[in-house]
Amino acid sequence: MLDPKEKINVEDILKDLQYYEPKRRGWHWREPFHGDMGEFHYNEISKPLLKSEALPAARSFNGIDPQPMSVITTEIASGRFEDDIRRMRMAAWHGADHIMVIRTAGQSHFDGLIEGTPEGVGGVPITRKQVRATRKALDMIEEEVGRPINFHSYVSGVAGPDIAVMFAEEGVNGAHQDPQYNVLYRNINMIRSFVDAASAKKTMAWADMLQIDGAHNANATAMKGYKVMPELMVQHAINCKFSEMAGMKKENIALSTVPPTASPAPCLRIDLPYAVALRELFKDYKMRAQMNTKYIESCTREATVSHTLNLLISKLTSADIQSTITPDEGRNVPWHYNNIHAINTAKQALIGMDGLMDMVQLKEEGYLREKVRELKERAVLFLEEIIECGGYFKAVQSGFFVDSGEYPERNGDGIARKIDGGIASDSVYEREKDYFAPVCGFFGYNSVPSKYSHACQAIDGCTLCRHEKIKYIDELDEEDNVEKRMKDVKDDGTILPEVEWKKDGLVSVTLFFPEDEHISEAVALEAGKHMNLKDVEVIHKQRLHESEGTLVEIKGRVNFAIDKSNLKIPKPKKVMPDEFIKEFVKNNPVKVVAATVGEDEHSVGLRETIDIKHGGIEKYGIDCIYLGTSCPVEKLIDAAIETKAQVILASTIITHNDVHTKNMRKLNELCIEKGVRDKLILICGGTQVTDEIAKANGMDAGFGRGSKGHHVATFIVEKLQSKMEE
Ligand code: Z98
Repeated sequence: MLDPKEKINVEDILKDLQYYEPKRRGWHWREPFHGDMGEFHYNEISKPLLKSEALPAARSFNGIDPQPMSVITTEIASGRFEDDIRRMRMAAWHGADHIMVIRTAGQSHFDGLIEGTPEGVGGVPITRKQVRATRKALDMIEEEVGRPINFHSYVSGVAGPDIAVMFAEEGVNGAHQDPQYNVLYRNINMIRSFVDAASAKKTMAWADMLQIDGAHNANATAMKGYKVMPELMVQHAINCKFSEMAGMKKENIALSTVPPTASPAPCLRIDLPYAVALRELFKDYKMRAQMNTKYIESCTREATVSHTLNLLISKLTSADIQSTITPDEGRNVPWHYNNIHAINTAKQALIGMDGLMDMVQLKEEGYLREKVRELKERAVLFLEEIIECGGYFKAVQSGFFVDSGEYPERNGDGIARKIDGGIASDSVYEREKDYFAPVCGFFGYNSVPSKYSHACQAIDGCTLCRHEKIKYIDELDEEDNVEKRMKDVKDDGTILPEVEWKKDGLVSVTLFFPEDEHISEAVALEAGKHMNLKDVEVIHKQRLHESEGTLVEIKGRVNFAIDKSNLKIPKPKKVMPDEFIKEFVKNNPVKVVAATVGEDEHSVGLRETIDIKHGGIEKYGIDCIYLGTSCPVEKLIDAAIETKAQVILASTIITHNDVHTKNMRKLNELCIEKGVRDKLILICGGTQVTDEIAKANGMDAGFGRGSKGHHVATFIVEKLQSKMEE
């Protein structure tokens, strides 16, 4: 069992990997949870996690972390799987239970499996060792958070069937698989692609994997993403039906839907009818709602708003899986914290919209219904024309797909592929009459001799049935492998900031210059160098006004590492939950007298500590008597005695001639003289006051810079509790 106080040990995960078998197979959907969380009743939440990180605002709601019903995806793509694993653990704690591992650029052009753990670009090379280590880590992480995690990658390229078998063997729970993706975007011969797809799908069905299709890629590729809506539906239909025919259960087939536009387009008016039409046409299948990626630029704020609008569509149309694209997708390879931000955007928005459909209803007539009908009609006409022109292959050859016209309009700029062209053309052969493959999860004709009850009996079990039969290859490259990389960044007691890889030293800095764009960009690069950053790049630039100023964000690498052993780590200030303090004060009324003492006219700090508006101690029901500024110490004590207060709150800001410490000592001594020291809690605050200084001068506690009402209230309650126990 992982210990939340310890980092996940990747070296341990890599040990004895050759013997590791996945704990389970198949996809997992969240289980509904009926009950209250904190003070609230929710209509559509799932079983809570055993361990999690709640949203920041949960601080005001007793730390509750309700989990939406839809599975939440995060796409991880650092390029090094050993770093991905650490990010996955953070993601799981925030509420992701579908972890998609992006493949390194170009892997779908390989015609077989690759081995070892080479480094990738924009994703990781998918190999057995990488998959097995990741599944092993996820098996531990899912036990830690108390919810199964779906591990997901891609089945494409001419090695698709091989990848599918490896995924089934290693306990991968979901994959993208769509023969149209190979044809259109990878120029793989269409006959080969569909034959491979049938084989891959059959194996995926054996492993009970969830499949996501690739239709949304037409949205991302088309000149105008929103023109291809009818075609997207056609692509979904082709893959859904084909998958079923290859042996997949309907509930394991998910459509990759994406809202096709983003504002400033009136996106809801375009995206919602499309989403409704899809749900109606494909009601037997699952919906994976992808975020729009086509219109993502380098502004993370803008990306987050687009995602939130997409989430509204998901809520209005009940998406089963909510995918999240990181808000930095348009500026760099996703960074750790942006995966987490995206997961939180989904969790926050979906929980915020809990019960929405009990209050609003999509209209049964008018614009929405007309548009839904129109989209369906366009899609059906598209399908009919495919049949008319001689079938799917002929249609692809004629450039029907990814045309920038909204069907039936056609601009003649679609992606046309030749039926007998493309990669691996002429590589499909009919099986001989006595063809026999002694393996399970196998598609198509197989002449299993009658003496065997199942195909792999002939070889005493295939690798799907007997995991130990898998030939595990560790590494092939002595230089490019995980052990070597981990040695290079071994823990040596130093700490560096990181965003992608351990010790990458990358940081981003947000700058504003009162200059035009060109000057601002140039000055930002210079500023980065002056900050001693290396490899400085502008990652975002936004004009606030053409001559008044520009916002620029840069990234660069720091040239230092901080020694952990020399760090001075301040003790964290204790805070009790608000509700607990309120309850205590309700049962044990607390009175405080407060003043700025000596010849001191400062009042802001003390008033902020008291004032209800700014989170001061009044908000807990503490009765505060404020005597003002320049208050003599005697007067403060007398007032405390007179009003039967338990606490004196003295503020002292001025420090010349150590007047602040003198005031504290005087307060203590006078209380002793008057015989009330043991009855009163003495607290002193001020910008130069620390707990140590205050205690050394006779106070019970001191609160300096950064102290807030809840720190003071926590101390008062703690002190009163221990007095009550005495
Ligand atoms: C997504 N963010 O959908 P390579 N097969 C299909 C795909 O859609 C993709 C791949 C394979 C998006 C990711 N989709 C884009 C149907 C990719 C993977 O290059 O063949 O490995 O691509 O989640």
